[in-house]
Amino acid sequence: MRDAQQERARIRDLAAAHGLSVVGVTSAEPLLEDRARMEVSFAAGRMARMDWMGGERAAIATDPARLAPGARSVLMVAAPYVGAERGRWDPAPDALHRALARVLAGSPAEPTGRIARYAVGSDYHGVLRSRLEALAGDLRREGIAAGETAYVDDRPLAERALAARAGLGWIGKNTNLLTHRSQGSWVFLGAILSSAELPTDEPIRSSCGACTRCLAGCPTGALVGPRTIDARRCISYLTIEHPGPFDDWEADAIGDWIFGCDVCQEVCPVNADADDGGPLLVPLLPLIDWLLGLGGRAFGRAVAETALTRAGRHRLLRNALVALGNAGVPNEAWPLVERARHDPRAEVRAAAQLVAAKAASA
Ligand code: B12
Ligand code: SF4
Ligand code: SF4
Repeated sequence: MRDAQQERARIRDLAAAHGLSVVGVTSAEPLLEDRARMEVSFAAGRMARMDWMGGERAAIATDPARLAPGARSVLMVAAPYVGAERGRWDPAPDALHRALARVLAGSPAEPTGRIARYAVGSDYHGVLRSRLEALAGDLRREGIAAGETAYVDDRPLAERALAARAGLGWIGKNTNLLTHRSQGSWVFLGAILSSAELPTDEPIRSSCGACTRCLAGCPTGALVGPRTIDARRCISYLTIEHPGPFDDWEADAIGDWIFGCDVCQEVCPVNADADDGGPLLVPLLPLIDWLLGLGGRAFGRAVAETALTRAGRHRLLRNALVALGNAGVPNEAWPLVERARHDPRAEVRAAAQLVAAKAASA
């Protein structure tokens, strides 16, 4: 029989063997305050058109036993996604460079669009989940109960709130979980549920203090208060989740971001020491040319290993056209805009119209 100290050390060793060094455990007790906050946020419209965030989601996400009956503990991990640390758990940290190799080598190199850091490697949903499921297998072999399903972003589980309660970090005013490690908030979160009463970790006491850099730095005012986001204004939501055409405000808002947004983490002092290669800069004209020539399925195959699958060809093309309009369309790019006006997807045609209208009114 192992004591709590030994069990905690064993869990950490096994996680480290999978390249996961930021680990904590919390109980599966419901998170009643977070449930209420999530319900208020959805009811107030702050989850935009993410209808999947409504209904029973908050009740389920904040009560792990509703996902896995009998769950008594939650093992949370934070997996860094910037710098060399990503390679410890991601077998293809350059997956996006490889998928876009043709576009990245294309000409002209300017203007560029930005892709958020988290999307540069493998699609973390599958890769990190597989890592965690392999870890769960190791835990079971050691006699430590661990569910077969791991949770990484794509199931209803309040990952940030659980990670904070498991002592991995604190929830910053930008709503992200900030760790004390050099990777700061540049981490994915993942979970394994256990039917055992594992030794739990204490939440850490840190907070953002008087800092408000993210609230001031968000280019669209999406952080409407400390720890409160209005996704309708968030570039990450607009470029990845928002369906259909953009209105004028949304088109201006995305600036040069074409997938995700990192600004509220870039300005965060907690991230100052991270090994951070920055967002991926993608030349827009070669990207638009490539996307116009592809069908949705061919795009899906080309980026299958990456998180870009979430946006699909139509949203990425919409975003790239709008970013081109925001940068100012060079003369040689008008034939691309003209082709986009005849694209089969309505949001792409609408983006081309917006670009033309913006240029005409400039
Ligand atoms: C929906 C969603 C989004 C939405 C909404 C974001 C949001 N802040 O809620 C959009 C599309 C905008 C989004 C964007 C991003 N996302 Co996202 N997203 C999710 C998802 C699927 C659900 C989050 C959710 O439930 N939101 C609803 C809010 C209300 O609940 P909550 O976030 O759980 O909890 C909040 C409240 O409890 C509140 N809170 C806590 N205590 C207190 C106290 C007070 C007084 C108050 C007022 C509030 C408060 O703060 C918490 C944090 O927001 C999670 C995965 C998951 N299953 O949890 C990933 C997740 C949160 N996203 C993630 C990432 C990486 C991002 C982006 C960085 C991607 C990018 N670069 O573009 C951006 C960051 C934008 C931002 N500032 O949040 C990571 C975050 C990792 C981390 N370090 O925190 C997660 C955990 C995915 C993962 N498994 O790694 N995302
Ligand atoms: S991801 Fe970008 S738009 Fe969204 S809250 Fe952060 S800085 Fe604002
Ligand atoms: S920028 Fe400042 S206020 Fe915002 S999350 Fe980072 S430390 Fe907290």
